[in-house]
Amino acid sequence: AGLRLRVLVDMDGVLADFEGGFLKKYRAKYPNEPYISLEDRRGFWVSTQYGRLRSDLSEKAISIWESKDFFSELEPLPGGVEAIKQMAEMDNTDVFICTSPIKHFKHCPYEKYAWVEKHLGHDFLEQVILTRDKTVVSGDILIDDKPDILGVEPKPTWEHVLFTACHNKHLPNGPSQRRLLSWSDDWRAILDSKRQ
Ligand code: UMP
Repeated sequence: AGLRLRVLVDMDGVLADFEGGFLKKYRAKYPNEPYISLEDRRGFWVSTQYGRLRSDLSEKAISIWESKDFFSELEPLPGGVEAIKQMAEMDNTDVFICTSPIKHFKHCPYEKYAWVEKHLGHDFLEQVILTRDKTVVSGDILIDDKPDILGVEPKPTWEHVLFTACHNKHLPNGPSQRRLLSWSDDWRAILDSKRQ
């Protein structure tokens, strides 16, 4: 039990515009194939929804984020960079970026660090956690757009605050699940609610 608050912030869909970057590059690479507008996105897995549209589109979608420069060229989502910088400067607050790299590791892990250095500065690299299992990372809050965050630890220490994204905005809110609607929403109040 520390006196400091530890906040874990997801990257794709929270700080970096994975969905927008995907759709733009998918349409450029496959101009004659069908696509799913951001308005019509449902479910966390882009590849699953594209595979339902037509079975061969799953691997075409995957080819986009497995390509060089995909992760490094993602645009920041509105307000995210500013918010996480402000969070990191708050008293008694430790902030980590907690992100799951894809298993095609040729570009993604490197480019995630490059993105953080570019948008948040070299010193912020100290705060990066790459893991495929966020349940083993301890913290007070995890701000993440994935509705179900599972792993080997059945009782993670953090409260998952669901960050609203195109794929999760239609989901009914469980009574236990708090949301951050965007970085314009009151993230400071959520942090303060967890302080001792
Ligand atoms: N990702 C996939 N398939 C998809 C959508 C996303 O592999 O259909 C990848 C992108 C990210 C990772 O590297 O999954 C999700 O990471 P988190 O946002 O959970 O950290």
